[in-house]
Amino acid sequence: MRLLVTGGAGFIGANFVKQTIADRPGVTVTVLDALTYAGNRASLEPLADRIDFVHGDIADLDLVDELVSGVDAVVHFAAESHNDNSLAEPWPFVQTNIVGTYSLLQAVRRHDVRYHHVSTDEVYGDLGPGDRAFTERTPYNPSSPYSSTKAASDLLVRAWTRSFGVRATLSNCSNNYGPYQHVEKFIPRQITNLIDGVRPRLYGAGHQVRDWIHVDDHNRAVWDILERGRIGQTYLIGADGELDNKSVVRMILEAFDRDPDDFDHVTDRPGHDQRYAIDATLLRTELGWTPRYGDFRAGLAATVQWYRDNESWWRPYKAITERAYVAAGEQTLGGASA
Ligand code: NAD
Ligand code: TDX
Repeated sequence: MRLLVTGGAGFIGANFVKQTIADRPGVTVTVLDALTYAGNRASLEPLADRIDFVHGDIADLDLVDELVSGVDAVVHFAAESHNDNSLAEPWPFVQTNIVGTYSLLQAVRRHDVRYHHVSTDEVYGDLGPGDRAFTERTPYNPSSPYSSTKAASDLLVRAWTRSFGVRATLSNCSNNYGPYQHVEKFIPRQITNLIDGVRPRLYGAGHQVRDWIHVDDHNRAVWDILERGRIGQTYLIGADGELDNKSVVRMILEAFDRDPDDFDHVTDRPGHDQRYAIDATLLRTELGWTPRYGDFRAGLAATVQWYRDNESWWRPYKAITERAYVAAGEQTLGGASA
């Protein structure tokens, strides 16, 4: 199989390419990535002679058409992915997440190429504490410029499937953690803060709940769907990993042998979604997928160790990321008891 992977220099895409090269010798991989602030060539360095890398934009219709004409399938990870950035400047989210997906859909339509669309549980909005988890039938109700542009891209995929017969599947996954995640995101930000001797920074009271899944479990599900998923079907991906943010910060501090209350509360995110939770019954029953990383604390400890061992990978991005949080108005509200 000849595979085009968009966003392969980003967090989930790079882990997907690594897993694919390791497990599937019959697959040839071309990565298309614009190398935005979130893309890192170093993530693919160990695989440089095993893949083709194309530096380009998914919204470039001619380039995308040419690349798609030479493959059997596309797995689409490329996106603007950070909620905080979407609140500061929404335009790149509209351009990449919506126009970029349009460009890929037109190409797979023209060349009748199999397409898998990687999306997020955030398209469903948020849940209250006692609400049932999201399913494939939950109505869309996105809150942020990020999640609304991902929702728009999902709807384009559904329309191109129904109206033009595009052979597409979709997946909506919960929060991923693991190696190669940008230091702007919650878990790597706190880990690298602690390596630098800075206290973790919890938005607001930290009562928001996220449903954590290891990136390798997400990517194995993507392969299951690509190979055996029903055309036109959406699959939710999640590993029953619900935890509130405060508990996660405390676990990270414990992994550093630090007092679990040694963190700061900072300005909350506007419109902050309260809770996400995934019901992955369809994926488990129809495709037989099960997560391998059942123990979040163990997966987190391995992730902490990865950031300790790979400082050269994240160091160039740390100071600029923290400066952006300050420029966006983040302020310390006080210590753990505040
Ligand atoms: P990321 O921000 O780490 O990586 C995005 C990659 O896309 C980068 O390499 C970037 O250079 C590239 N890119 C951005 N704009 C591009 C463009 N116009 N053309 C080509 N490449 C471009 O993101 P991630 O966390 O790896 O997320 C990957 C996908 O998974 C996204 O679609 C995201 O919505 C989805 N997702 C992420 C999570 C999560 O927890 N991180 C959870 C569910 C779904
Ligand atoms: O410093 C922080 N402190 C903090 O308390 C940061 C960066 C975040 N948070 C909170 C906000 C969220 O409740 O932690 C939680 C996780 O934050 P993010 O890592 O920004 O993730 P989230 O907004 O939940 O979205 C992530 O999961 C779904 C990804 O970034 C999305 O791409 C994906 O679709």
